[in-house]
Amino acid sequence: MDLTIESITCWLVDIPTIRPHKLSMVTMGCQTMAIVKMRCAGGFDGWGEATTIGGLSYGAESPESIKSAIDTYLAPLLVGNTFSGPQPLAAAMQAVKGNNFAKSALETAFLDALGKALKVPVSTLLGGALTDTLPILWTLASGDTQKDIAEARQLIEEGRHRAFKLKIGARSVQEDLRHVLAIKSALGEAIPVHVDVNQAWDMATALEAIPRLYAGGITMCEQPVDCREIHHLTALSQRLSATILADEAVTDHRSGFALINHGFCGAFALKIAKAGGPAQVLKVAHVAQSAGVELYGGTMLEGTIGTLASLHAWSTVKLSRGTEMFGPLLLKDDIVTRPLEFRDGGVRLSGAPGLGIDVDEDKLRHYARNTGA
Ligand code: MUC
Ligand code: MG
Repeated sequence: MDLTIESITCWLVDIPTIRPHKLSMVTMGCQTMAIVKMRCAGGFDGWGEATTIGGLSYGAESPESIKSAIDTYLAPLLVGNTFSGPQPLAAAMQAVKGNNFAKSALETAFLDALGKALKVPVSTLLGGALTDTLPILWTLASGDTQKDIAEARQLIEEGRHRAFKLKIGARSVQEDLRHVLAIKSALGEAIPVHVDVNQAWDMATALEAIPRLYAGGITMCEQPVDCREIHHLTALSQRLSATILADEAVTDHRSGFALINHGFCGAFALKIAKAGGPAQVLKVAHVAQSAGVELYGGTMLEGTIGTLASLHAWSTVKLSRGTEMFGPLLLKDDIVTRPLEFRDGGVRLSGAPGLGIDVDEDKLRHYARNTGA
């Protein structure tokens, strides 16, 4: 099959969120998606997406740097070439150091085009789906305890979600504990709730707060300390009863291996963007599985394209800690013609070729920044 890459176009697409989304490091009112269209010979178009959170608040790549890395360095490496699968594509992209978020958008677009050409879903290209249905939790992050409780109750009643994550770390520990424990006690034992601190605490604070959260029924705590402090993250995972979920600290399979080698015994939040794409993230999953480390399907608050790319990858591995692929629901609008249906606490993959999406290109252009693309 001649799947020569003929052109790559990247847009920055800004879509407002349905409410302010408050994290320890930033409050989001809008999400910026770097959307990639990869045109391949034979008329096959692949779509990819990379998002981050709050510009440079989450990691070292911003939407603008993602677009610049793609337009200036990665697209010229790929256009005119033919790749038999995601691994040779990734090998070619190794000529550019780092920039995994940008590479993830390109790997996604390539897999979408390849899937369409071969008439198989992306999950088949990644090894085959073990399931077509994945559980999806929702993040409560309005910043207001009563609003969060009301939001959770409504979503439980609608049957949309049965588990929640809370973003904390921006306020004092006392305030955070009051907020989290009030929500957990209002929702009851049957509804799992975990917290994400996004690196905001030091070791002493983590040692004080996590056992108190655990006593109140919060059994998992995500990235409590700085991602560079892998000795602290490891010690917390070994000493505390709560599961420590590594997010910012585990990017690709090498950082995953380093953390495990250090003695980390919590769980990993996988994200396609951190690893460099839906095929690359499975290397992290396999390293973790070999070491008995549990897995969680994480989001960079992607729109539908990035969310589906992640779901295809997650469907091929056992995620004992569930997933949080709710990104499209946080956005006021969507650029695909048939949005995902979130119900019964999860989402179903359709089995359509590629990612299984059609992009509304008028809408894409409506929301795209005028960057000359
Ligand atoms: C993060 O750090 O996990 C995932 C869900 C959410 O609300 O924020 C993201 C980022
Ligand atoms: Mg996180």
